[in-house]
Amino acid sequence: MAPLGTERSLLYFQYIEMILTETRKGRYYTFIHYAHSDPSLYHYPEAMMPKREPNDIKDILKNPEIQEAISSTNQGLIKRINYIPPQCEVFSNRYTRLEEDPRFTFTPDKDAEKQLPDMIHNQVQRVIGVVSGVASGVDSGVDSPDEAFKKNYDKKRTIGIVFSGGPAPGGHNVIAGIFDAAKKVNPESKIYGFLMGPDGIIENEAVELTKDRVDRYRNLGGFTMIKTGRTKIDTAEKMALSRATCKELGLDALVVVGGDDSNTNAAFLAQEMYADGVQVIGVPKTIDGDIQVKDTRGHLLCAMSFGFHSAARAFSAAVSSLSTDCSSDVKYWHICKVMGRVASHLALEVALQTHANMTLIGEDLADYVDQERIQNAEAEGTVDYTAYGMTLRHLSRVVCNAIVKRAAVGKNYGLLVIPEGVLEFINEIQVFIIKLNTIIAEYNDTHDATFHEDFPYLEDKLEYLRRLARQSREESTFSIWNTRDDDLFNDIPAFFQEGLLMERDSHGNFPFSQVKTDKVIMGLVSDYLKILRERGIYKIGIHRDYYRKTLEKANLDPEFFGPILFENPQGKYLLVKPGIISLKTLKQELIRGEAVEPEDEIPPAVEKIYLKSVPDFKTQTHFYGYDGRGTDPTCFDCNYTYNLGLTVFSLIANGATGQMAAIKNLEQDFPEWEPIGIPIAQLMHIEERKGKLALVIEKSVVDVNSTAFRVVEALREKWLAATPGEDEFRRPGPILFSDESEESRPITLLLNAIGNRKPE
Ligand code: FBP
Repeated sequence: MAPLGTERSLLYFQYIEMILTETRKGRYYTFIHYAHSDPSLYHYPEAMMPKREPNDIKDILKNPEIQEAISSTNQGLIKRINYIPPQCEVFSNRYTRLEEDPRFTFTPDKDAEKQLPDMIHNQVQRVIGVVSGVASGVDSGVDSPDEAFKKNYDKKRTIGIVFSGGPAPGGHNVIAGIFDAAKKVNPESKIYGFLMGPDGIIENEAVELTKDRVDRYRNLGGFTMIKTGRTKIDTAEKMALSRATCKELGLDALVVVGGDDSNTNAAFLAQEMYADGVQVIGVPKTIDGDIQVKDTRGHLLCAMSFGFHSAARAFSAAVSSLSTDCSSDVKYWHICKVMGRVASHLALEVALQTHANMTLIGEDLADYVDQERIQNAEAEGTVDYTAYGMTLRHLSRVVCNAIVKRAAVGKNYGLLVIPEGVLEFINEIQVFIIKLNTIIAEYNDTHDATFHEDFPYLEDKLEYLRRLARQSREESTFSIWNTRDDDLFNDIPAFFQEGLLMERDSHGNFPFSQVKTDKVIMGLVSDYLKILRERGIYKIGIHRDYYRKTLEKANLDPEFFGPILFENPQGKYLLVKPGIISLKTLKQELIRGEAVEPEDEIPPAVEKIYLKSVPDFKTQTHFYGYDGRGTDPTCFDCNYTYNLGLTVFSLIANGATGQMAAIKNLEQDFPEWEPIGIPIAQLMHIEERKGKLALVIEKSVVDVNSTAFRVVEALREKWLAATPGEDEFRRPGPILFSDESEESRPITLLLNAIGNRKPE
């Protein structure tokens, strides 16, 4: 019989002790080795050996209740897969057509005009229902489609779909929408899914999507059905291969589901395959929420890319749980880095969903103006350009200030949200990123091997930079990297240097998700907190009742000791005087206040109060990114993406190309949603990528004048809750996939929509 209870524990401890002894003797690895090579040498105490019947587990696994418990499906999943998203009203028509909408205009970039001549004149197109007398039983004649239109619309089509870039919840529903619409119109149409992202187009790796396959993934997160990849189709060779694939498969249309860079690529593919008659349509995907489209006059055409709401909800659920934890055991600051590459949209939404104590918004830091510096410079008749934008040091001071304020009311814990791309908005770091982008790109262009192949280790990379700096000094010529850059760069910790020198992605983007942004900021924060503690500024406020009780219990008079110990003896939370920063200084203060004689000990109750006021700054860091990208879509994203899929088909069936499918009025209630096509070429501008200027779609960053941001800004102090009493945390709850349990759209969108309402 296997030993039970204490007997078993005793044997277990003996076993552990044996391993420790072996380890102490330096024989640990030998022991493991023997154990693998000769089981007889593996001294597992016999009584510890589990006694099992050999066939037990087979019978257990046959048990229907066990089978149900461990099945990979469950009721929630079945319900989710079976959910049928509502369709925008226009899709209830048998036919749709496109109508150019002249109300929306853009100012096209000169380079886009040159490089995308057949796409640049595209306009915003609205998807309109066409009343079919025959099909709908409505009076024929009114806008009734003619035979040629019907024939063209209904023809058998071959459509290829590719996911490009990071996953975003809802992608499967885009496929489902296209699949359902295409098959409804013509069951013989074929839909291909390119495998592993754009590589699937280049290498002609595609599968025909069947109903069965599509049905398995309805309303589910991830891009599991066909996978994704980050390759950019950016060379003549890759373009030619992609074109060949489209010809081989006989594609009528290619759908690129991706972020700003992938939609940029879609426009170039549309131009490339224009003469072949292959239409290319983009779909705005990215959890980052940085594809938001307004026309020149500020009309909102696409309020948000898909996946944003689901990821933000997933992050918020986790962050909210930490708010419960930290306000329960009151000992940690939870530092939550949330994804979003550059823009802080996700962090802003998490702030609105959770009311975290502090949320950094990159765009807000870049907007910061140091008035004091400006005034000082003005007084001296100069201009201080460093007064614009926040430095890393200043940012750490702002965070410290918040931590100190909360500690003063007894809350030496809290929740800080940091957007992963926040450093992009800190001038000094941005300068390094741009300079290093250029250096790496130049190196790659002029050498056979890449910068990262030639300099695999940090020390090699630093040596190369040092060489550049030396060269610039010796030759006294302009160089992008001078000795000042090198000195400043050598001042930052190695892990951060490594982060800044990381390989850029195929689109030339800096890999923010790989940089320990939180470590950079929190390193400075804890260093400065130490200084503040030594200066007696960072202290934990002691609740007045606790102080009184502790002293009275020791027969000491709280009224007498109060003014000696505290700077605010009448406050609710008592702050030990700044001058008291050790037991020694405490004793001096007690002597000065005639509470003790020099030869006396500090009364234990007083010592206890002092020690309680000394803060220990403890953090737990968390990264929310990949988990949110892989979450199942919210109801909002399920509905949004399915309708995007339907929109894509309408654009294809009506001959559009170089357009991005979108839903106008996404920020409004569902009945207001309007499917449209947005001309991608008109959204482009010139940007630095891989050290060169390139045409790309402009990323949208947080607008600091938006209602959503201004609400967060206005509630900053309230949510910091550096006041006696409870915190202001909000619990958004998990993604339950029901519109009753979730808000119907991101709070950011809701607030901005309210803010943009025209006065009645
Ligand atoms: P997309 O722009 O491709 O949608 O990806 C966004 C993102 O999730 C960012 O938030 C993050 O910085 C990045 O991808 C991470 O990339 P990787 O998958 O290469 O780690």
